[in-house]
Amino acid sequence: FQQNAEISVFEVNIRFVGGLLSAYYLSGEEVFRKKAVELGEKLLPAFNTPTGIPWALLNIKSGIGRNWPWASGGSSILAEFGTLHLEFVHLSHLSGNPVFAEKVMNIRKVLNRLDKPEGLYPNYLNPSSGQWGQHHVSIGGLGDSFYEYLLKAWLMSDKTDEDGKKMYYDAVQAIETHLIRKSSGGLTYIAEWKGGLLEHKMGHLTCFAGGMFALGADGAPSDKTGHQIELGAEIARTCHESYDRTRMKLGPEAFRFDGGVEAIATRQNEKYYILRPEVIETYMYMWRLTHDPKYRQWGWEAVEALEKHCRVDGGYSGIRDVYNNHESHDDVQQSFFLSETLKYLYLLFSEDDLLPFEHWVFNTEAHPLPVLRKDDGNKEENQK
Ligand code: DMJ
Repeated sequence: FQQNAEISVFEVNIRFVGGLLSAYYLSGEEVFRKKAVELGEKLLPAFNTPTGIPWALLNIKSGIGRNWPWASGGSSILAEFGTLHLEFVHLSHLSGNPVFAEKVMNIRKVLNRLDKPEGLYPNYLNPSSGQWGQHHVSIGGLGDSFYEYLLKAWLMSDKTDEDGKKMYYDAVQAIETHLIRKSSGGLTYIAEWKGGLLEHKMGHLTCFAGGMFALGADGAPSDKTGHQIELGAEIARTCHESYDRTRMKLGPEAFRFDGGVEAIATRQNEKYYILRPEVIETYMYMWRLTHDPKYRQWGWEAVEALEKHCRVDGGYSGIRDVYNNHESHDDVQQSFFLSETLKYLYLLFSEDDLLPFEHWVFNTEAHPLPVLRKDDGNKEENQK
């Protein structure tokens, strides 16, 4: 933690803080609690901006932060500063220090004060001016886990975080109105929005939203519960099609619904698969919430494809073109393959009482965190 190195605040939070917190809750070993809090403290200087919206990058020795040079006018990224909430609430809970929770509650406050175009959240927010950057909206890359954490913050609070709940369902309403479309072949997809214009493209990352909609069905306004499950099922079907329409039965990084194609990647630089979990994640949620056997079948198809095309001597590798007859391996096993892809597959074929949803939420890297009960302090209850 003393290295003179620049790190991504988001990645360190979801992978390392989240991983340490889970390790603590699952093992009860004090060392994990201590290291999670120490690492959380190292991230705090990232919040030293005029608005308290954190920098994307931080030198953990000097505490100097900055943003990605490519991000619209010096902006911070919605999916990065919006994906700290679950871990930071737990850090306050475990350390007794309110500072972590205060930092993420302030992010909410800044967002709530801002006007949102058509009720949508742009991917870019300038931490100095507190104004939106480019009006690009995505439920995939740059936006995705912000929405996920609104819902999960409410679930993790034992359904007491009314603010998180309202922000989530309001956002879903705007997404449904402005981003969700049906192709002529009957596939429901989530498009990207650029200043009011739709790009009819869906990223592999966006496929997590099927599971999110289904997980959120319970708390949706009463006339919308069935509809949210149905929406989750439709997104799952579309994402399964994106796998099924490839040679290797593994999905591309992004697929399009224009120029006469549906659920197919048309650009060479969108045809790769890097062992991402989102489609399997959605199968797992849909299975737990509906018990429709097709989700296990689809999961098994993915297992077979992974074994056939990604298995290599040293582990598993990404693939450069899923439409090709022959595998060209990229020689990388991303860490989310173990923490998410394989974990969600394991859960898909396990009983529902393994890490049950009433007691656990998964952070965006699939590290389980316990629901914090209203009556608090009741660790036995939290760790069931
Ligand atoms: C993971 O790091 C997380 O799921 C994140 O929210 C999005 N992308 C990767 C996996 O694809």
